[in-house]
Amino acid sequence: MALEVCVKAAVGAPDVLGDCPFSQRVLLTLEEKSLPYKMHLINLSDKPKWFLDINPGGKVPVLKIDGKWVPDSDVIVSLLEKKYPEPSLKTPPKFASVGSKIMSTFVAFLTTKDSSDGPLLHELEALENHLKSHDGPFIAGEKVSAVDLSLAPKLYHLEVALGHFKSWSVPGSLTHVHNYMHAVFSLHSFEKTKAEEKYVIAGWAPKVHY
Ligand SMILES: N[C@@H](CCC(=O)N[C@@H](CS)C(=O)NCC(=O)O)C(=O)O
Repeated sequence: MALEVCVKAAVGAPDVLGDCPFSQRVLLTLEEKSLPYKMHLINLSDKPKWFLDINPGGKVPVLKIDGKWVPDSDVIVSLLEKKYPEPSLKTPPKFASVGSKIMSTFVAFLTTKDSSDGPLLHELEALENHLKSHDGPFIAGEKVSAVDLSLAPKLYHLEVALGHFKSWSVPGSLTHVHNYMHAVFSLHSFEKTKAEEKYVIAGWAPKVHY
């Protein structure tokens, strides 16, 4: 049975792929495993009834697998790994939480008035230290793995949204982080599944307070 996935449509452009990092994570996983899928774009400000019927929680992404709709990117990614183990995207457990606090510190810095970049810088420096002391170009080494597919969309949001709303960018001194961002953003799967920058900005605009 064909895989189907519901993902976010762009804000103000319901026929265009939108800016949800969790949706992109699932699309990246499908692409890296070369799995064919049908994509449904969901306008989150006007959710269709059929979508709420199959997914009362109302969040994207949701994947239809073996005839059943499954929400939550963590659950979806582990199901895909179990059902389609080749090529493996498993991250060794010791690397699985690298970068895991970057999203929350980025969101706090972006959306909270008068917040400092200190906590985000702390997390980016931890990523820099990991990358400096391990073989790359990816977090677990030569091959891209699940942890990269989770982190890459978040780093993309960070770069686009903080650049736009705060004129902030990742310090040039974090050279390994810069090289890492270049490596993940250059993946064909990433190019194919990313939202345009203007939609990332439109997605964050209502949450940013000056
Ligand atoms: N923990 C969930 C988070 C998903 C999530 O927050 N999705 C957002 C869009 S990026 C959403 O659907 N929001 C719509 C809503 O809450 O109504 C996952 O990893 O899949």
